[in-house]
Amino acid sequence: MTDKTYPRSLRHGLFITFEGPEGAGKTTQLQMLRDYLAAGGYDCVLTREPGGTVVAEQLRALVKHHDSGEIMTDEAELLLISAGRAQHVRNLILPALAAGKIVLCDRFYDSTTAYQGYARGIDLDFIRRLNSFSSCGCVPDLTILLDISPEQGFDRAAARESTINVSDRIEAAGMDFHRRVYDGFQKIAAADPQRVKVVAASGPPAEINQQIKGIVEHALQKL
Ligand code: Z5A
Repeated sequence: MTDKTYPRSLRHGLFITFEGPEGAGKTTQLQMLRDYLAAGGYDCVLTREPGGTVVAEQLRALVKHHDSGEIMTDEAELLLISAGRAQHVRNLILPALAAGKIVLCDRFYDSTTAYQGYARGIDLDFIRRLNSFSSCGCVPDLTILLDISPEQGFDRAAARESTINVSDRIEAAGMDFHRRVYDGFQKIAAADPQRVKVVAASGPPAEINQQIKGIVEHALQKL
């Protein structure tokens, strides 16, 4: 990255989302990209879904760790995640984009399509309309899909989580569920190749980061 001017402000901001199976390396790569862009003078906001605002983080905790004994229905899970997105988009993402910032988001509505749609089996057309409603029609400019098998992603996440010991409903859904998630992401990428860029994620972090930087630089040049 050359020609540094501080701070760099983009006229309409840039909205980049990262997607992929559990343990794909999204958080790792998002932090590396944020550091790279910040070093180039860009004003970046790093956020995540579910979550991103106070209310949305409370809903995230309910979705991920609810353990009262009452079964959470798939429909309630979808609506809680969508409610969090309604807060997150309106209170954080859209204002940041309007201020010319680069918003880097760990998961967004493609995860809803993959997890609640393809994997849980909720009607995909309903999910498409709900995604549009909850996100206020806000579409990512670029989506990086980190491509790793569910098995390898799980091994990575398990190695990390052996030290954490907090139960997570969605992670615990079983390998068949996570294979449907994986297949769902592949279908999402195939249907929208302009927006969704697939990056192989089984190699070392620095190598993956190089590829991502190339894709993001290309997107920035087109602004
Ligand atoms: N969900 C949903 O169902 N519907 C929705 O609409 C949305 C989400 C938005 C969020 O969980 C859950 O919500 C998620 C989907 C659901 N559930 N599942 N499963 P989360 O935020 O807690 O977890 P996650 O999004 O699945 O991500 P993760 O497990 O935290 O993984 P990650 O961010 O992709 O990876 P990481 O943390 O960067 O790396 C994982 C480990 O691997 C870590 O120890 C790293 O040091 C290591 N790592 C990273 N990169 C590499 C490479 N390249 N090689 C080797 N090791 C690596």
